Amino acid sequence: MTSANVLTQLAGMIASGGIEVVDCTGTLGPDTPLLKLPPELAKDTPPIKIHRISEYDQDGPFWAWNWLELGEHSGTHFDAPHHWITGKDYPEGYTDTLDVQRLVAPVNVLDFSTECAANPDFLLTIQHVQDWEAKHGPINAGEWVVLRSDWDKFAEDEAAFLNADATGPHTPGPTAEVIQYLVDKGIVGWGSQCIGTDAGQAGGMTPPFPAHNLLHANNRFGLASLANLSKLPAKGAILIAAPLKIKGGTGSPIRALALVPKG
Ligand code: 23J
Ligand code: MN
Repeated sequence: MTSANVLTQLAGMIASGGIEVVDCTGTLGPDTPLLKLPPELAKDTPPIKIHRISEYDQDGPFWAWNWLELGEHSGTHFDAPHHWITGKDYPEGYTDTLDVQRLVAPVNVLDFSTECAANPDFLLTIQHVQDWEAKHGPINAGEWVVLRSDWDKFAEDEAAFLNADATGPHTPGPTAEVIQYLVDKGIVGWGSQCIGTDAGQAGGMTPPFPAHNLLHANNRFGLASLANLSKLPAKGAILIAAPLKIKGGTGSPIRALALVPKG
């Protein structure tokens, strides 16, 4: 089959609903949960604001439009390699220079939602991934890997989503070893349904924030606050996760879309 035929067939399957487009994105607005860092360590990303320019009124009689005030790392979003100091020197590590060919790729959905519900500090290990691969098949180079925690069930409630107490945030994520294992396999990137790609307690790991550190050191991408992973199969879907082409950007909100075979 030629590539043109494949695309024609794909378009037909999308039009008929034989392939479903699943929205893996949370709503972006003033109530979207945002990362809180210890104030002595860092500045926070500012609140999201949607400002009205006009809505068929004296400021624009026939049209409605808004302007936005938001950090790059807000809501369902993309981490580019330049986001982290370990990835700072990649010329193609910015939102406007990255290779878009890598953004459309098969996605491995690692469902550990039961474990995450039982333990918000759940950490994914190499053993978990190898057990998953024995059941579902190997994770390959050029693919996305996402942790299904079903954390999007908390997305309407920032306190529940961040789940912080006096000891900091308690949300699931990867061990350093599992990120290195996946990087060595050649994945394009790693995604989480929590506020960032790392676990809540990742600031105390070695290295600190290992998903950020190791993914970006190796020119790989991160995805955060993904939604609706419960609608995806373990294997077989294609994820499209494209950041805005912000000049020198370190990340961007995305509309994450998955193509999912039905039936
Ligand atoms: C800056 C510092 C720490 C973290 C993050 C950003 C993110 O999670 C992010 O959005 O990239 S953990
Ligand atoms: Mn980010």
